[in-house]
Amino acid sequence: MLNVVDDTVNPVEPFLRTDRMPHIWCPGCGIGTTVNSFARALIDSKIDLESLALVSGIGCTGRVAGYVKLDSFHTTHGRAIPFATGLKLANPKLNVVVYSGDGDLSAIGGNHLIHAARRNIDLKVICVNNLIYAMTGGQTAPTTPGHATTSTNPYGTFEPAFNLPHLVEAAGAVYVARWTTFHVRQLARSISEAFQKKGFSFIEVISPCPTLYQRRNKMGDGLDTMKYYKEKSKVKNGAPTSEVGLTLNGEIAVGKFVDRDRPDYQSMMRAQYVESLGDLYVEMTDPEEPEMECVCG
Ligand SMILES: Cc1ncc(C[n+]2csc(CCOP(=O)(O)OP(=O)(O)O)c2C)c(N)n1
Ligand code: SF4
Ligand SMILES: [Mg+2]
Repeated sequence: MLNVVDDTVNPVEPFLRTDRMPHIWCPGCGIGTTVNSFARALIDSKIDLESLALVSGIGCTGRVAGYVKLDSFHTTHGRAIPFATGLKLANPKLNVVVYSGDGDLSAIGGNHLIHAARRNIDLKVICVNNLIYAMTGGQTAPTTPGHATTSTNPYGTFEPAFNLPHLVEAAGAVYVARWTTFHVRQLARSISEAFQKKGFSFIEVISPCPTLYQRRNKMGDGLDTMKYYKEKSKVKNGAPTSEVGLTLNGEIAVGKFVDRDRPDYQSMMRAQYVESLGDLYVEMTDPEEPEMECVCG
């Protein structure tokens, strides 16, 4: 376990690969702020770091995997959830966190997102939503609000955007929350709560990309965006997710929207096999105990 009680160092520093600093994120970017909340949630929830794995896809947010001093995997674009699913199935004792961008999770990875929620795979998904594909130059994403200006819609977007909390709730997620990078404590608390849940948990963090989204939409720098989040956010715990869609300049509903229980994928699988196979069903052994016999001939 890491020593996190030395008060001569910043409490989140032991969670970072400081040898990789300076990081690539621009001044005012919100991604680092989300990492701070994540590290504080790890401290607060006293989670065993030996049984934690973090998986990201590709994008500015995806770079988180390279900066955290954890078992972390920087996978391919849109494939963080299937990779994480494999980890969880192979070692059910792991706490598996998916940490990725809105584009990675809801565009190219959109199918994986809805099916992991439908199956209720026990994953904690942290989606940093900066409303665009940042790393590749600020293109329109499925999350970009109508009328926003992006590199691919210089005259404004006109496609309806995904309301991610509504999407994942409809697909079956058991825990759904949204905060902004202004809400650092609430975000840390939600991440800690998600660690207590068994099943598919989804936390959306609205986060500034001052270099691309904020600049093109004349929303100022990182600090201006914090003021904007403070002014526009309204805590609406338990709000119907159908009502929390985002607009270009409108209210940002934040809070815990969904907290419910239903059997997760592995519990359903076990129940089904016990029902069908009875005593013939043999629970998979711990992958660290090499006593599984090969039955494949
Ligand atoms: C298969 C594949 N398609 C496209 C890309 C190019 N690509 C890299 S990151 C990215 C979008 C990232 O957007 P998002 O997930 O929102 O992350 P952000 O950079 O905004 O944090 C794209 C399209 C890629 N790397 N691989
Ligand atoms: S391009 Fe945007 S999202 Fe990427 S590091 Fe810079 S500010 Fe952050
Ligand atoms: Mg993005």
